Amino acid sequence: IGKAKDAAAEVVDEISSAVSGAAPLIPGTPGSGTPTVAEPTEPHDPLPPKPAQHGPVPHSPTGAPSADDELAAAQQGAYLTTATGVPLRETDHSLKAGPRGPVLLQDHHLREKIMHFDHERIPERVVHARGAAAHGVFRSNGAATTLTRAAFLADGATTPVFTRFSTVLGSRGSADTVRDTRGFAVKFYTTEGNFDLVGNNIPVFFIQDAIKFPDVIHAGKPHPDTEIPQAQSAHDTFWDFVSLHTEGQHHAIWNMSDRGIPRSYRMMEGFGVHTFRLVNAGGETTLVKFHWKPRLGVHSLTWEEAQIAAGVDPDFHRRDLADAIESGAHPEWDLGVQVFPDTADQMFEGIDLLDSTKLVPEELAPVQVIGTMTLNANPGNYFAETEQVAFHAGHFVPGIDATDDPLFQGRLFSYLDTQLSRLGGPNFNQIPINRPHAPVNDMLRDGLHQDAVHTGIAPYKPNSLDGGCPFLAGEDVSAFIDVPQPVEASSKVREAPASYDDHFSQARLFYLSLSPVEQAHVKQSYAFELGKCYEQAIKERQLVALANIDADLCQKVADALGLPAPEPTIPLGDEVPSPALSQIGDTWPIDGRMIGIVVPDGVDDLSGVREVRDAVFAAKMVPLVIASHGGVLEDGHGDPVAVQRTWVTVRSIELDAVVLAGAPIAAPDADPSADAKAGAPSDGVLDPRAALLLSEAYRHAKAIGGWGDTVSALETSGLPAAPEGVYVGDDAGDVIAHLVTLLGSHRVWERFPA
Ligand code: HDD
Repeated sequence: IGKAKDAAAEVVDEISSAVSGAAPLIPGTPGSGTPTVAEPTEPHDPLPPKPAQHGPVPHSPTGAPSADDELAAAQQGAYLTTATGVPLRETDHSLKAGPRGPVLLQDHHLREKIMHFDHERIPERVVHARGAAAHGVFRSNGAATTLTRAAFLADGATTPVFTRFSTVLGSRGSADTVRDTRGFAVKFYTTEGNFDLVGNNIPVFFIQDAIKFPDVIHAGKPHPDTEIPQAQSAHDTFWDFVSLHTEGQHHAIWNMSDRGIPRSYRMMEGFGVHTFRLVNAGGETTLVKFHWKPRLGVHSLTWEEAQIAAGVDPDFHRRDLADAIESGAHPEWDLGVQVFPDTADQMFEGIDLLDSTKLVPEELAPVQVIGTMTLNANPGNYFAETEQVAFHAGHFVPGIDATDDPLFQGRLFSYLDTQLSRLGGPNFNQIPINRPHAPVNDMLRDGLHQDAVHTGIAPYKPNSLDGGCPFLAGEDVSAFIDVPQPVEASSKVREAPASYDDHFSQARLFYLSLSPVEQAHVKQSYAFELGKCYEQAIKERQLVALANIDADLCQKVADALGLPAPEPTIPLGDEVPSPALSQIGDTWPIDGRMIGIVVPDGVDDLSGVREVRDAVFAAKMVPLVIASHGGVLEDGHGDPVAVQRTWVTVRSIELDAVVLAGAPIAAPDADPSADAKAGAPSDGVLDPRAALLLSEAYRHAKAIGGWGDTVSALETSGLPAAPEGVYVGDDAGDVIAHLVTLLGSHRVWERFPA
């Protein structure tokens, strides 16, 4: 290897100089027709896998040798081989009868390569197809030990997790920032088996009974004739369904609020939605709802930002998550529970705990923190982990059980079932990302994609031939016990209880709990979505639903649609607002925020830029230096300043704040007269790309700062004089201090007309 390394190093040098243009390209192989760059032909040490990117340690269900090491080394060994390990010396040309002759059927390498490629895709998830995931750890604080005997919730227990975030409606390649519900699914690899908490970023659901799931999804997905629109609810079939099936109105208004367009997966709440039953060591039960609270606060994009991002950076959320984790800004969420007594009627303060279209306001049942999740490693391979992870709402561990919520009961069937077509058979729990960390001794056998080499001859119970193994867990082992919950004696019926009839009071509660700015966004969203519908009857019917939520909301949307506002069909209630449902009014940590530092041509002293960049780092944020060209900026006084974005690659939507470094930003064709360097733009014309950046940042209520001659750029950018949240300071440190304060509130809310 040592010798080979030297040889390889020489080749690498050769390539570098060829690529840099110092040496001409060497001619290609005879007959290939095209010149090629020399490739290393000798092995050298493969790149080691990044230690932080290892998945959870997989455990073989049978105790058969684990393939971990080989899996980690895949594609990193010295020589290219076939799938069966035969070394290859050529992979660029098929085996032909002469250089220009026909390809021979005998070419086993060609056939294997193409065959495998042809089958690389698996069916995407029927919902939540678009997603991003990360590894992490969950640390319990022990607060739930009185409620549940689940080992991973014992005091101080730490449990590996894999968390996948997703949109619901779009296909696997759709944009991240569309208006939609976001999935928030966490797999806990506990010592007692896997527990999956398969939730969303919205605490309620569209339907009360799982039998309606195909209906709501068919309505939300693109139209069957044209397959339009992708990843949108702004179309006739969706609003047709929710205006007819009004139990969906509560979830729909959450979608129309800023919750439907999160700023980042790191800044979303997560909800288990259903009520779960916890069982403690003494067999006592409690009802709970699970909540994930992001340490960074709950923040959203503006609708225009979301729309621009869908084109400029469709990977906006997945990039944000991966970059944050890669840079060490590990996102964290507290896991909390709202706790309710397990009464016979399973109601709390008049709210049916088995109705997934209802939430329980935090003011009535506070969220009590029981642990914290930190996401600290990106997947090493998207397909193997993020795509193949199989969540199942019925993956429980001892101490956590289902309730009779009919939405949940249907999920218990669907999640197992869907993996059969998605992952190709019943053995999907043997895929490394799905393998439990607890020992597996099941009696499930054979089937497609069976990786285990089971030993023993008696995969049945009872048996005497395998010594009776495996045994059933006794008293001393914390086995899963189905809670002997009494059921209501009744007749078999296809109907909902009367408590499911109220479809509007909580939609109204949500709307009334929002600040005026957030309410304005809700009105604009309905105006947009219904404005995209063609059928007049659907718009009119949805306006009636809005009238049943709030008169002003209905009136404003009707005005936007050019339709009369209808009267409500039910009396509106005196709902007490729940301040916890609003996203603004507090301050939050600013870790991982993106700060654009605009350095115009003509800045001959970069000390302020260096100071801002370092201050941004020190505040745990990410500085992006923006200049007219890539590479580095130099002033001869200190280290070169690396440029991360140019006017060609930057767009305001990836920035949380913009800082202008002390000089005018003149238009590219402006007269380069002496006074351009001296201070004012030579002809008062701002570079249009800078003007766009500033006007978007301003319109999206982002903090803007600058020092020195920045003021002239701001003056010529068309921003109003002395606008809110635009700070021009004496020096760089002063500016950053102000921006940090402004960013704590996420946006300069005063800029939005209420
Ligand atoms: Fe579901 C995936 C969340 C109701 C059927 N669901 C899926 C995912 C999330 C949720 C986050 C993606 C998991 C991943 O990242 O792989 N689903 C929910 C929530 C619901 C809900 C919070 C209600 C409170 N789901 C629901 C119902 C049904 C399904 C009522 C069917 C009756 N869901 C599925 C599914 C999916 C799925 C078809 C598609 C891919 C998968 O399961 O593995 O089985």
